[in-house]
Amino acid sequence: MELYEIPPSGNCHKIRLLLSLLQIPYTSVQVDVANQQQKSASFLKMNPFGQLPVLKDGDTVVWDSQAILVYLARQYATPSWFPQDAVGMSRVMEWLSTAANEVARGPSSLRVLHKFGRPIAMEDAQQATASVMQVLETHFKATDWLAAENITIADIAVYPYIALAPEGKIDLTPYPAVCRWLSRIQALPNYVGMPQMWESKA
Ligand SMILES: N[C@@H](CCC(=O)N[C@@H](CS)C(=O)NCC(=O)O)C(=O)O
Repeated sequence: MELYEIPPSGNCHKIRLLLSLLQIPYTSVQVDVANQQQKSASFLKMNPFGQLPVLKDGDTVVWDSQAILVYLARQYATPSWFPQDAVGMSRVMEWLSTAANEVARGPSSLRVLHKFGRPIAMEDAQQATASVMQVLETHFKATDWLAAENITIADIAVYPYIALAPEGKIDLTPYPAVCRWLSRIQALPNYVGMPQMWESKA
């Protein structure tokens, strides 16, 4: 199995994290984004959007971090990671969509501005961040995990850009229930992190 990725990407981290938690061996293929390798003809055959991550498992190629989490969970994990009943599956999908929408437009976007200095839609990013952080805080005051009684791929999809929020100059202090959830993930066996991720000071 090959993961096409770049180190600073939270979307790529989602896949590294799930592969590690599931103890699935893989080869990391570092893509040369400085030279736009992700837009080359051969890469566009794998992902027509020319983005990372991409997973290649034998003859199967999957692009988009949420789709890759679904693939890995269905192919290699117990059903607890991605329930198969209608309600359980839709609960996970709610948060996979949140990862691709509010989290991407909010905390991920603010990190693009403050870490990489690229322009963003500032007002939208601030509004999306305030909204998603409040929703998460309310959620985690009541329950430990996002979509079920146990960890699922929903938690993995939302985790990186919340843990990386301080790089986007988002203070996580007002969100103690969210911080407890970050700590729960960081305490899992075979957890792997990324530089600059939030860490408990306790
Ligand atoms: N929805 C996609 C977004 C992927 C994405 O934005 N990837 C970034 C890295 S985090 C990328 O490939 N950037 C380089 C480019 O767009 O050319 C996913 O979740 O995988």
